[in-house]
Amino acid sequence: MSGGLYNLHKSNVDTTLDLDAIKPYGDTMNDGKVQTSFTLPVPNDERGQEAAKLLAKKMGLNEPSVALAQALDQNFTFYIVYGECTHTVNYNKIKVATVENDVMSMEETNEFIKEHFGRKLVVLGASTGTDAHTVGIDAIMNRKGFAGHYGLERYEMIEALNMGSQVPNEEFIKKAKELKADVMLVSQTVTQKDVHIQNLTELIELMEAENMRDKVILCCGGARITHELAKELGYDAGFGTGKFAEDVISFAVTEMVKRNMK
Ligand code: B12
Repeated sequence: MSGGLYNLHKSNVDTTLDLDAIKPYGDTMNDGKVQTSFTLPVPNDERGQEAAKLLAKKMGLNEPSVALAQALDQNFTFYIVYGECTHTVNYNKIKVATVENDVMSMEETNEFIKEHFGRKLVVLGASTGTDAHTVGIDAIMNRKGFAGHYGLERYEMIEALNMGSQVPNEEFIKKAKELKADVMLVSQTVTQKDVHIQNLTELIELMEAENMRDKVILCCGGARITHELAKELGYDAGFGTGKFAEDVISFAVTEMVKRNMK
């Protein structure tokens, strides 16, 4: 019985799926169903709801319906609007720059370091500039790690130091020199007014001025950081949501070997 249901569903998926023109999936293929949420600076009444629907139509949603309208204040209302997305994207044509090396486990990484370097590697991490968010860099560095992925402090062959948040680039560089860091990890969460770009660029400029840029592996990460952006800014790699200690350290040690760094 359940096999029959599965086949019915599968055939439905297989016959109508078009990877050249994908749409959101609600409960049937290509129905385009999405929900979006936003706040308008208007009171919570019928006129405001109509404004929310008109805006959703302009966003490309057919038959929008307001599922929630909630007053935040007298003149501000939060809306959740459902509708059918009219747009499609060509999935087959999408190319994304990603970090491409194999990801090793903690044990494999320790063995790799023993074999290729015969010493512990020093990894320095910080959330730099004015950024006060620590959870991202903690996820990568702290012993207990994040979501079942151990952080670098737990790795036998790594000396990890997490400097925390709001670390000025100058201090980060000073500490890296003092510890002779092999790998430097920067976390950036706030992207308002492109503050992350300014801050990440400043770090590169300072490191170049100190003639140390090519002596370390330099990676950045955060929810809005992509590998493509990181490369553009002069970093060796960038890591976003869903990436963990093993992703960045596998990249770093592999890259050190490729560059013959000892
Ligand atoms: C917790 C939080 C705070 C806490 C931070 C506490 C702390 N000790 O970190 C507090 C309350 C202090 C805070 C303050 C602010 N916050 Co805040 N905050 C958040 C929140 C709710 C969660 C962030 C988080 O911890 N995520 C969990 C971690 C694990 O995820 P992650 O950082 O993405 O990390 C993962 C990856 O990205 C990656 N990664 C991250 N860094 C690195 C680094 C490397 C090297 C590598 C390899 C990987 C990596 O690995 C991690 C695991 O997969 C988000 C909203 C949200 N739900 O995301 C807003 C959010 C990030 N905050 C935001 C804002 C605006 C602020 C404030 C400016 C608000 C204000 N006006 O005062 C201030 C910032 C002050 C400052 N000077 O920085 C905005 C940022 C918007 C933007 N694009 O710029 C968000 C998105 C909220 C929003 N929707 O508006 N915030």
